[in-house]
Amino acid sequence: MDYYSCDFYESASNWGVIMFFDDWNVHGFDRPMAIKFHRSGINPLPAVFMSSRGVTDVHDAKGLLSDSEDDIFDPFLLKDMDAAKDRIERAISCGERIAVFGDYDVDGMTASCLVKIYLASRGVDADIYIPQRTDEGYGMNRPALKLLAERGINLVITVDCGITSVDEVAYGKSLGLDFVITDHHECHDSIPDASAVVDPKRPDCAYPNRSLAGVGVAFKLICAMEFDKSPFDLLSEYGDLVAIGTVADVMPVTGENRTLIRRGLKRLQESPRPGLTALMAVANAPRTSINTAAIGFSLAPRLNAAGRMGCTQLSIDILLTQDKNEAERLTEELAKLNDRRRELESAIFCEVQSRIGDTSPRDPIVMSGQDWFQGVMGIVAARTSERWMLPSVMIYIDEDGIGRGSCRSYGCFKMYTAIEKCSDLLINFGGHEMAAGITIKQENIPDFRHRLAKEYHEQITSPPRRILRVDFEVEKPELLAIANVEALEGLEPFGHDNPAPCLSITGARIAQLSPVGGGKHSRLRIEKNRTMLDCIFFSASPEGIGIVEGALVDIAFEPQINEFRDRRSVQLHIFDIKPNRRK
Ligand SMILES: [Mn+2]
Repeated sequence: MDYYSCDFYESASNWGVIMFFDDWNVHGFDRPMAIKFHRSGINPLPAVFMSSRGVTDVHDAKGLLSDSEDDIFDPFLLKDMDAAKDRIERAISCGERIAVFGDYDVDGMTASCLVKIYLASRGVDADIYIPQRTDEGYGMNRPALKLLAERGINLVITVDCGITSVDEVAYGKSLGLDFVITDHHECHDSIPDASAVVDPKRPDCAYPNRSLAGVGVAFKLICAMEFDKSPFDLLSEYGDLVAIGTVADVMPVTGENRTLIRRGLKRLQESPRPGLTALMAVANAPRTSINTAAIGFSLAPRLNAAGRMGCTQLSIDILLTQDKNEAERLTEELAKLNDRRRELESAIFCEVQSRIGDTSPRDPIVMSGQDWFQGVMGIVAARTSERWMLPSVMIYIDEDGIGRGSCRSYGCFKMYTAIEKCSDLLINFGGHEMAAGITIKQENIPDFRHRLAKEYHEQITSPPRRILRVDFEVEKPELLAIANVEALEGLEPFGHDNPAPCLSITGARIAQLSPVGGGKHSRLRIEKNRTMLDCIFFSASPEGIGIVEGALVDIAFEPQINEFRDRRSVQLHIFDIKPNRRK
């Protein structure tokens, strides 16, 4: 694959400065365990890697190198799944009108489409209702339910929302609507009085995987409806949507989720829907090697852009269309929206940069703007936090002087706890420790900034450092032979809670260092023990790295297979490089 034109590395590099790390935390590996795995027939590189990640059982190790339907749990272990199935079957056989109530993020959109496509296979033409991000906000609301009732809907199936909509469900029932709730968010004290409430986070739910995405719960509903079909057959039908939603919602890529994603990627590689084929083409994400990184950095942000710009329907249409030409037309439209989203985002980020200037701020960054765009506040806050290693709050002020802010934490700062302590200054707030949202009167922003700074310095006493977690040091470079690196790929997919391998080599000599991609990236050849290794360092120019040919270095990297003009070779994708410590 041609890395240099690949959109997701492009977007990673757009995040600015080279991310050198203050220190590495090298985990190491369990030599006797690695030998045991190797003797049982496992290739040495995955054997060492799995021992480093804490796998202690040969059976588990072999399980990670393949997948099995045993990884997929019985859908009826989810509390209320039987009631959900019965209610939907009744609706289908009585010809009731069904609406799917979803969410404007990628998890919510893929879940909505998954249920709609399934119902279509049963001969039912269901409506999809997605609230507008800006006017309506997340979850069910009364005007939307009134509209659905007026349209003649009988049954509302929620996906990725609904678990806290106790009042809305009561209201909807008074209009004659019936509800099947499927969600994956935390429950409040009471749950809605619906025909069925399916949520792995229900305290009385015994389902073994609490980390299903909204689309994961929706998929389990389909598994329950089609109980006589094998889960893998259903994944070869719907897995692409499950994989995209689960990765986009940053769910752990472990256990059942990992198998869902693994099978879903296969569906995406082998026979993608027309809209996803077009989307991968526009995003320059090569279909045959599509992975969780490409979904997370490239496909999901594009699908999300529609919701941010107030055109969720566009992404829904892309996921649903069965026509190649229409798919291409829609993804081009989405590409334009995405460009517009990027422009808005960079313009605001540039403004933030220039307001901060050259001095490094010490307090959380709290900024507001009247001409800012609400839909991109969250991304700007995330970029700001990452760039200055500080929590940040980016606030859009509307014409009535009401500010809507996106808050992002950094390091171990507990954002939600801090905001809660400032609640007297806020109209409303919600979220969790890493990311939250606030509504605030414009005149209260200076006090809020001051109080948040106080909370920050009470919680965080030493400046945060960037620590790179390294799995283990490769002592013999021969371990990175192509057959071994190919075998390591058997452990994919990686992702949240199951990061891609990060290995290190110390005391290697830089034999060659040259710019690629117009000087934005660097290509290196390093040599150790007379073995030569090719490396690529994205978003780092040779000058930026500050190390010259001939130098002895330590590198941290992910080993990858590079395919170029039918030639396959090992390439180390560098995360960090330092002068060798043990000279
Ligand atoms: Mn979700």
